Amino acid sequence: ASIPEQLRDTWRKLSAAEFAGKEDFQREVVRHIETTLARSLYNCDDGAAYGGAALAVRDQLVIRWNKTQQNQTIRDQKRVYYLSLEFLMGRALDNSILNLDVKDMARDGMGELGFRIEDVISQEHDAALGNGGLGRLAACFLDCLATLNYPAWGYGLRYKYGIFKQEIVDGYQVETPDYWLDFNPWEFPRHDVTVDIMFYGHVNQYTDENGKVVKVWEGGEIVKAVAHDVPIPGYKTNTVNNLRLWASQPASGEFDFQKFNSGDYEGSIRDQQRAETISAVLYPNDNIDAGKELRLKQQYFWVAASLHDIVRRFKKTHRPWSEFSDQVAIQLNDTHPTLAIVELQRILVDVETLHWDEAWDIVTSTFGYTNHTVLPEALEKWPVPLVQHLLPRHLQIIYEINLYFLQQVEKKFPKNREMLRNLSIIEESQPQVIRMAFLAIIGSHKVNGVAELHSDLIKSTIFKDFVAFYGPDKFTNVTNGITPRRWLHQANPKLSDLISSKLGGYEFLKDLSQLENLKKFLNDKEFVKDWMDIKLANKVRLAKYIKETNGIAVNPHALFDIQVKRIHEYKRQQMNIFGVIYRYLQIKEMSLEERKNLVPRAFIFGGKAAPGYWMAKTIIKLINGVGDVVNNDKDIGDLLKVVFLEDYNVSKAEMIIPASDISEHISTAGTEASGTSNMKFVLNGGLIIGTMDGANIEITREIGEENIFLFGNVAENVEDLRHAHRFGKVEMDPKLKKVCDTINSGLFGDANIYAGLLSSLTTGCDYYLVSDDFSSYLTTQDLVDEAFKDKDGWAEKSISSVALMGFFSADRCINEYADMIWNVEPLPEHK
Ligand code: T68
Repeated sequence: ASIPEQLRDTWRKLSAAEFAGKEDFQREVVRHIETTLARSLYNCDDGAAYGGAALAVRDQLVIRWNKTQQNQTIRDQKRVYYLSLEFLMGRALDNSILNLDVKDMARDGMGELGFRIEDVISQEHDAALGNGGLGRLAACFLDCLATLNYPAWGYGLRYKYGIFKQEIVDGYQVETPDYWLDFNPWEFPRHDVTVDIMFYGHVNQYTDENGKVVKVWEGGEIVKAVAHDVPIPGYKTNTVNNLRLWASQPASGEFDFQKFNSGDYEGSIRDQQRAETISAVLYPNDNIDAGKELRLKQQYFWVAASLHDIVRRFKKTHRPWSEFSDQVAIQLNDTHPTLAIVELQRILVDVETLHWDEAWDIVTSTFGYTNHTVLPEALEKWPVPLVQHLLPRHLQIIYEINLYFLQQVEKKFPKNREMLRNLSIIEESQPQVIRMAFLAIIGSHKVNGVAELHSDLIKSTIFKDFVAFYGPDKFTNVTNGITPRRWLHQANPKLSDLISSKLGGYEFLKDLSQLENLKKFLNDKEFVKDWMDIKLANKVRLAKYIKETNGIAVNPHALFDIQVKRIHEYKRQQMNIFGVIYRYLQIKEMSLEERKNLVPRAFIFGGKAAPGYWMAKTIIKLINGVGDVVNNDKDIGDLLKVVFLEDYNVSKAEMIIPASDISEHISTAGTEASGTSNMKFVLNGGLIIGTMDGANIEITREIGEENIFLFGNVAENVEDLRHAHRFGKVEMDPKLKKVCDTINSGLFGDANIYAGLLSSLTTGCDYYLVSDDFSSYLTTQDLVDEAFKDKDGWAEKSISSVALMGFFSADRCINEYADMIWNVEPLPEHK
């Protein structure tokens, strides 16, 4: 539907233009407030100012977005599609302003209209369509893909409710729904871009005119997927990529008019709601597979809509199918989108009538699979009866994929029944289940882990037999990264400005390895002082926030020790709080003289527990229980504070992370695939205490052992230690015993509340090895105290660590994916 050639000049004269300066921007803000929002200068609060500013900035983005998409279509290069059930985007206005490089204009422009830009920005509701690291990684990747000018789209679900909001009531987590769409200027509903998605039904066989048997899936229930597009700007580039989120609606005709007309309004509304339920809520589990039918529906709905869209775009180019994987790379963010493999095979074979083998070649050269965990409870397995019921044709295809695959296995390892059993997509349990990770491996050309240790571990444990079958080359590592735009420039503008003043501009934000030049200034007294003053200012800001929200007065000069992440036993927040209790007991026993030597410390926690994860909720309760005692103990004063920050999310992370002196990344070795907040903290000049796990290992390699506080057992020993616990061969660490006794005394509230948590250490065989690591954890925390007393030494560690963090830019990471897995090139940006 394009405008006829002879009218285009008229059109072009009228085309929307980007604003040239502050006044243009202000005019647009006011216009949007007065017209789009129907408010006035007599009725304009921060919320309306946010609306006006967001809409004005959005216009700018949209102009570039349209041009980028046009440019990508014309150039017709290979594109990347990043399929993720989660995109934890956080706020968009601040990010857009920075990426468009119009910060000063926005600050001054809004200032003259009577608003502080910080207040305006903080009006925005976080887009929280994710749980934790996996979802935030997807968001960082989008930023980098656009910044590096890759032609790339994200595909996800448009949840009506993001991750729940957390309140703390009487020390317990209480969840409330996160309805975030009341005002969301960042999405564009595309009611003309829809896909009908089928569920249930049955498979019929026909014989076509050539005598070929054709299988047709029909008779199912139809739900409509409606595209909602979100512009994704790169930093200082004209490229604005697209994130397409699907919302479910009743298919036209499905909404039951008969029921409606015959007066059964409730019945017809029920049908409508059934359809809308699919994209209603994000499952709030991190690193656990709950296995719910609705979750499987979400997965298929999103995957089928996305593939239909991708195939439709490809078909417009009239290329032969053999060129599909020259034009399309699809990355699977964990196994959640694995059905895409089956769906593409179904489209090619059933709909496009390609031969099975030809189709399968196309499929496997298109997909790549990223694994994010080795935890057995997190590996997705769908019961065969459920898939049979919901997606009968897909089940047949999965069986067929498995059959051909096992034939190859039989060829390579003749008569090896154990190998067949170990490698089969179908696990012979009651009922049988489909191992989605196996399907993802078999249907992809590359499989990657997210940090070196993790990538090694998947090869030697859960996917060992696949390595034996395929050889090692199919498996690779791409160590995670973070976007320095959000996690340095946006979260810590003062530090970013200071760095830029030394490095001669903000180029380092596009080439983070330039941070190395900071080393030259290690002896520049003024620079070092500025550096530490910024840290202090960030701590003051956090202390103020804590005072406002928790009513706790934290001394900004205390050592800020922060652990913010999802609450999980494997992440061992329990070990942290046990350590706090031990410290408290020690201080209580000290003389006043001894106390003078102590470094005051504030332990700051934050993070959500999955609503059904009882143990994680108990840990939150204990942290708050300890806080109540310690913070109100007059005898302790500033020496020790314990804070639990409610509702940890991306925008709070942006405030919290720059304020750390030390942060904790203390998972049982071998359990945290990578971790990404570890990188964010170090990039902001905080040091870390951690185990030899995930990306901590590579952080150590980059910044040097002298700049990190490592402790605890290594992954290699974990199996043996667990074995020893199971056979009752381990005495609990005496210091930990003392802590347990104190909890049992009821000091932090009724001991019964904590009974399960404590018994996990004993009768539960201490699966996460808290006892084994406790003493070395405490010793290392003492080293942290000692190091903190040496202010110059600490500053030197802080600066030299930041200088060596270049490797952890997600730009490096995206370039690795592009080279090793996707085989895509950046596209020159449009004018
Ligand atoms: C995280 N995984 C890893 N999963 O735990 C973390 N799981 O080590 C890593 O740095 C990060 O991924 C990025 O690679 C998750 O965050 C989930 O959130 C999740 C969600 C649904 C189901 C299972």
